[in-house]
Order: sequence, then C-alpha cells, then structure tokens
Amino acid sequence: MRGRREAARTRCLRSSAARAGPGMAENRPPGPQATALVYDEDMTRVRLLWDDPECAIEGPERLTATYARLCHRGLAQRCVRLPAREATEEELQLVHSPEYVAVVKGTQTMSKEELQALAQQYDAVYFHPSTFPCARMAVGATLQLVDAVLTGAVGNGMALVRPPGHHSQRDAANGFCVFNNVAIAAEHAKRRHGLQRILIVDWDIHHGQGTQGVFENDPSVLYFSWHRYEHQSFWPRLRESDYDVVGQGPGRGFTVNVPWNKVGMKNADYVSVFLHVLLPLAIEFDPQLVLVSAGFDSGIGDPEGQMQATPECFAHLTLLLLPLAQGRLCAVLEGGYHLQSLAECVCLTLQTLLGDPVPALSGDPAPCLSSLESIQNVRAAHAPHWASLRHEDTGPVLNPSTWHGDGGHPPLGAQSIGTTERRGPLLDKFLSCPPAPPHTGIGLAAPDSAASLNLPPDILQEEGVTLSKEEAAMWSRLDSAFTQDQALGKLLALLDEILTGQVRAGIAMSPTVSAAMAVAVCRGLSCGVQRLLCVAIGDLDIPEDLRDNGRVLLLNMGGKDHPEASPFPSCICLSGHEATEPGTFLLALTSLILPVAYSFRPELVLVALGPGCGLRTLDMELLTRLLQGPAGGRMLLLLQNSELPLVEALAWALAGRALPCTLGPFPPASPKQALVVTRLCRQRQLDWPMLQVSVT
Ligand code: Q9C
Ligand code: ZN
Repeated sequence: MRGRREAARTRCLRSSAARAGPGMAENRPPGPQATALVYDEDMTRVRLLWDDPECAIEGPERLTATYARLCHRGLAQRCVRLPAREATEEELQLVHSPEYVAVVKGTQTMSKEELQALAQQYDAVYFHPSTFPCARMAVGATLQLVDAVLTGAVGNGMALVRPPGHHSQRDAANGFCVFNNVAIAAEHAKRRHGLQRILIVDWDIHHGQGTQGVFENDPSVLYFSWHRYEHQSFWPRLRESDYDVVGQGPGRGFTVNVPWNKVGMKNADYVSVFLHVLLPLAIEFDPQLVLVSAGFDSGIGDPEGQMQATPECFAHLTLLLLPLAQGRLCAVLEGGYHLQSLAECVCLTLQTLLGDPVPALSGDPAPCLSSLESIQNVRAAHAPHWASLRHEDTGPVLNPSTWHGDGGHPPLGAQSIGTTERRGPLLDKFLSCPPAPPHTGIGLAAPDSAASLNLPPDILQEEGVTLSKEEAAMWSRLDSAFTQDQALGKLLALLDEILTGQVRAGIAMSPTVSAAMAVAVCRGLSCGVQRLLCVAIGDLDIPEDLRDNGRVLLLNMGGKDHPEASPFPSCICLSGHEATEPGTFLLALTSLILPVAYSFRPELVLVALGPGCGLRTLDMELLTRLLQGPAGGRMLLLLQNSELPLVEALAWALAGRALPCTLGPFPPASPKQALVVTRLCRQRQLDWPMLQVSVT
C-alpha cells in the first residue's frame, strides 16, 4: 500500500523544520513557547562527610548523572538556560524563621563534629560547609524559574537543585531538606507576582509534610501529595499524611493526601490517581501556576520508594498537568536516588515540557485494590469541599482489605529491584534508551484555503492522491460530495502517513465528518490497526458494522441516543447537547473519556468533531492535548470543511503548544448530568478497569 501511494504523492513542506526529529529540533528562542532549564554545578558541592547509611543516598552524582543524560539526549540544549542565583535572606524568610536561617548560615564555619552534632537535632539530615550557599542557590534557582515563567520569558521549565526542599519546615531541616524551595516559590509568586491560586503537585514518594504545614490554612495554595505510607509505618510515619487530613480553617479542602499503603504501585495506579483525584480538583481550582515537587523516588528501581512506575509515566503525569494554568508549570527536583531511573525520569519529564509526544504507557491498565481504596477514601474525604466530587455517594472504605495480606501488585522479582548499584534484567529493560520517534511532524489534509492560516512551522500539507476507479467506487457509497473533491484522497494520504510513522498526527477536513470517520476507521482496520479509539463529538453516524468490532472502541459525546449500540462494550455514548457543556464535558473527560482511553491502550486515536458539536474551542484543544497520551501521540482529528477557523487552534494543540487561556471558572455539571456520567462509568468499569474509583 505504501509504495503505490508514495509514488503518487508530492509533499508541501512549509518549512525545513518538518524534517527535524525530536532530538534535532531547534532551540526555541525565549518566549512563552520555550522551556527553561536551571542548573548550576555549585549545587553539587554539598555532600555527606561522615558515615550515615540513611543520608548516603543523597549525593552530588544525583545532579551530575541527571544533567549528563539530559545533555546526551540533546534535551538540555533545547532549553533556555537560566542562571541560578542565591536567594536573599529576605526570600528565605518568606517561609523560614530568622532564627532558623541564622542556624543554617552558621554551618559555613563549623567543624565536621559541629556539623554532625547539629544534624542530630533534626530527622534524616546532614550538613556541610557548603550547605548554606547550596541551599540558598536551590531556592534561588527555583525563584529564577518561577520569575521567568510568570513574566512570560519562558512557558515552563525545570530546576535541577540540591538540597531538596519539601520536608523542610519553618524552623527545621528534615529528610535531606534545608530550605523549602517550592514553598518559598509559592509565597514569592503570591507576594511578588500577586497570584491568587497556585497548585503544588508533590509526586515525590515521600510526604512533603513541610510544604503541607506551610499551607495548611491557606486556600490560595492547593497542595497535592501522594506518598508511600503503609498505614503510617513508612517514614516520616505521620498521622497528618493520611487521606482524611484536608487542611484547616479557610484552608479546608486545599490539602490533598493520597497514601500508598502498598509498595509496587505502577503506572496505572499513578495515572488513575491523577485522573480521578488530582485533575478534577485542579480543574475546578483553576490555578494560575503549577509547581511540581518533582521527586523521582516514586519511579521504578528507587530504593526508598520501592514503586514500579516506569519513566514514561512521568511524561504522562506532566502531559496531564500541562493544560492547567496555560501550561505555566515549574518542575523542581526533590528526591530520586536510583541514578539511572532518576536521570531517565527527568528526561521524560523535560521532553514533555518541551512539547515532544509522550511514549505510550506500558503495563497492565488496571489499578490495584490498595490504590483503589486510597482513591475511594480521598475522594470521600474531599467530596464536601469540591463540586466535581459532590455527586459521589461512595463513602470511605470501612474495612480496608489491604491492611494485612494482599491487595497490592505482586513485587518485581527479588533480583530486579533494589539498590542503586544492583539492577536486574527487568529494570534494565525499562531504563534502556527508548527509541526516539522518527518524526514528530503534523500533517494537514485541508482545502487549499487553509494555506492562509497561521499554522505551526512544521506542518505538512497533504497534496492528496488521485484515487483509482475501484478505490473511488469503494468509498462512493459513503458520501458523494466527499468522493468528488480532493478531501478523500488527502485524508487517505494523511492516514497512511500516520500509520507508517511519517507524521505523528494530523488534521483532516472533509465535507462530511461522519463519512470521513467511517473511511478512517475502515482504512485503519484494513491497515492492521489492532486497537483504534474513535472519539466522536456531536451528532455523528456510528457505522453499524463497527459496533461489535473488537478492534474499535467508539465513544460518542453529545450525539443522538444510540440505544441499539449500548449493549456493546466497545460503544459508549453520552447523548444529548448537555454532554458537551463545559461542566459535564470536563467531568466526562477525567472520569470517563481518559480512563477508557488509557484502559484501551489504542494504537491510534481518531477524534471526530461534528459541525457545531457544542464544545468550546478551549475544550477541543484540551481534548486534543490529553488524548495524545493514550496512543503515544498518534492522533487524527477529523473536522468539517466549514470549521476552518478551528484548524489553527487544533493544529497548535497537536504541535504541543500551551492552551491560550486557563480552563475556568465554569458552572459544574448539573446533578442530573453528573449522575448520568457516573452511572455510565459504573456500568462500564468491568470492561475498562481505569474507570474504577472504589473497591465496591
Ligand atoms: N528508611 C526526599 O526524598 N529517610 N527525602 C527515611 C526510611 C529519609 C527523603 C528512612 C528520606 C528523606 C527529599
Ligand atoms: Zn522523597
């Protein structure tokens, strides 16, 4: 198939950039599209001077190994480099007491014995004569990043810092942390930039009890943390890390704790918590800035976390956060003690910040019983505080079955996981370099008038192919208008390019979206696609012969009722125009569409947007961004010819550009609509395991 079409095709490259693979892409100039990286070798100076097995894992090679890999992958070179600086004492005092700052300042001239004695006053901390300048620089690097993002000098970025920060408290060092980098940055964003809503996502595997304490009364900072807990038996063994601790006073509801009561949590557990806990709240909160306490001790192989999330999971977590706050996301390194896992996880995070497609998520898409208990519990605890959870009628788990015995994932083979030095074959597999996708280009099959649009530079306009008589006849039963003009030829050409990996994704315009959808599905199947997800928005025909095809999953939102299709597990319909209202749509996106998509693990996602489908442009952009996760970026968008103005917005969304505005506020789904969505999720959760939010 490929050769014949190839010969008939000419391509129009709008720019030579289309030929650049992800590793070769140009360094973007500073500006809201750019990604910043802050790193300074000075932060490698601090190190442990005495024997302490507990602290030995926090060493300078964490930064050097990570930075070396970023350079090796060509990722560091694509970032705007920001200089780090030492934070002022005034800035430190945004969170810390003057007395505590003075104590840390005093360590510069201390002897080894004095340093050791001081460290003993705190839990799991060491000091070094360079601790004060390094910790000040870790704060300063974080502030440099936040300032660059909030002034629009860059769109997002990452700071590689040591020492980490999230355990540090107003008056105390704790858990390798000296000053609370992220908490200070949040206070700085409030005071110096006037921000009113900041989201902190703490995906480090330890509870950032320091950060939680700073903001427990503060409704302007939504603090989310998941952490290894094991029913309070894991460090720091605090009661205040449990799911029912939700903040105090005006801050009630703005602290979100997800305890992991088993080790061995996997990609599906992490993504489920994002979809069913963090995202609904974060979308409702509508932050102006997202700070990530980006610890990678939650990644596979880490000796502290003992979890099993693979590096690409962090690409998905990042992708899921990028629609918030117009993409203003600052990732700040916290923990991460398996050097190769750490370096690889950082690469996948930064790659996603740079706008590269995310690799498909590996592993079984079913969360384990223990993580479902945590999800159920934290949703029940927060239902009183958040409209997006209010319709839930499920309470907390009364008899947690995972207190003893099973409920988690079976552990990796004993040889496979463990210390920084010893690695088994399984871990090697996850940490070996993932091959870069050959092309990241976007294809466009559109009428020639599209040439006047403001499109991303690397877009490739299909010239189409002339169809053979037989081929034209084969499709003509669908829609005569479609087969007469060039649209069909262009659509087929584009789809072939996506399936052969010549472009990653694309947009196809046509006179009739229903016909284009039928063609694309048939063509995809005949080309051997094993799992094709088709998300159809608006009143579109669902081809009858596809309702029971095990290789196609159809999700229809906002169309007519299709009672005849509903018995099929591969046909999910949320009918009526209310389904595309912002509140209902956003609820359905996080609770239904994305969980189904991640459960299905499609090789290709088709998104068909019917004419006047009812979605706001912003919601279409959001859908376009997020549905690139489940299929590793392979997506074909189908649009009606008359919707030409949409092409611009959606092409940029496909190309990885941040959303043009924040998501909210919007009226929540009506109780009736929320019930319809919830009922559908419960009906389908046996087929699609990521839909589950409870153990009952
Ligand atoms: N065996 C960060 O990841 N040791 N800090 C716990 C449990 C302290 C971790 C001992 C771990 C501190 C930033
Ligand atoms: Zn940690």
